Amino acid sequence: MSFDLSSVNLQEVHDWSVDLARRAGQMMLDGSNKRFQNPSTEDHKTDAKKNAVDLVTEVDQAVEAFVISEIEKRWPSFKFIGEETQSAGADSVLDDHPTFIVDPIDGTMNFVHGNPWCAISIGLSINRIPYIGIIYSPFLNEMYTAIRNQGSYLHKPNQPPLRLPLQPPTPLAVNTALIITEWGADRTTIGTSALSESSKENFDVKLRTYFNLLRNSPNMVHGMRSYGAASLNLCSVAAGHNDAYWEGGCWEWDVCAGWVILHEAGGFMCEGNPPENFEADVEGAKVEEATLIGRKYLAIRGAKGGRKEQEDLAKWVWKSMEGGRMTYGR
Ligand code: LIP
Repeated sequence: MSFDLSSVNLQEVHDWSVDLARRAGQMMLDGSNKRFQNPSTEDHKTDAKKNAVDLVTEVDQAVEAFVISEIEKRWPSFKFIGEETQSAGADSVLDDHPTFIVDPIDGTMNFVHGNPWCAISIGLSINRIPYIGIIYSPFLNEMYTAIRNQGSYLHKPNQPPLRLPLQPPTPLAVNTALIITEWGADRTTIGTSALSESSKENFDVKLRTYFNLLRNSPNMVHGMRSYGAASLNLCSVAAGHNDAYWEGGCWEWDVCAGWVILHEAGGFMCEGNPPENFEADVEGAKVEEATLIGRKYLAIRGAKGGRKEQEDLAKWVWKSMEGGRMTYGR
């Protein structure tokens, strides 16, 4: 049975989460300063999780522990799913209950390098739908916020909040598209023949798709960008700075908050993989909304031509996969 939404004061949770994000952001700033002012590894650890490019620092863990303790104090009946808690072995499963879905530092690789494109991402899911999104990058001093059905905003110091998108939606087309993609941590490949042979490795499926979207053709995209943090990537699509963001392999904590920010800016989060039998009936294929825990996402900005233009771009990305599918377990 679905959860009774009316029992949750969304504005109250939103305002509380904004304050929490600011306090966690200060921990990121302090943690980064300490790491760079005193680079000796004794105090600062950068551990590899799945592999050498899937990193966690003591700051990620400290911020998540802080967030959990604050949530337990203020919202003891709400559930929690967080990147570091899950990586440490918790196997929380998303259900209809109000659940905070948190990435303490999204863009940890950027954080380790002192690259400012990283943020705390705080999402609230109810009935497995993102209802609140707070994404704060203390280094960029930008906060993105949204409550479902109440719009999404960019907050910068000393100015009123800016409603998203930041410019009226323009027409959306493949041959003028700027698309964000990420290489991610899963780099298994069959090697240089990945473009010619139909390897099922996720990395190879991505490589072929990037190649097909970029290569010289009447429909080559304007360009691709990789910034390194799913949450801020979604905000930049919501703002209208980029037209789409395609990634497989990230998790619900990377996308929950950004999803509602995108949705409230007229954007659409669809599946990162085409539906079954897509290649047999491209025209008739349905472009469905993605699932929060699906780990394969294609975010598309609001378009002047509405859902039709969004779906056409989605189908072009899917066509560029040449029958490949990304496969990510839980
Ligand atoms: C990152 C995501 C990014 C993905 C990286 C990593 P993290 O999250 O934001 O989109 O490409 O592999 O998963 O680990 O920095 O929180």
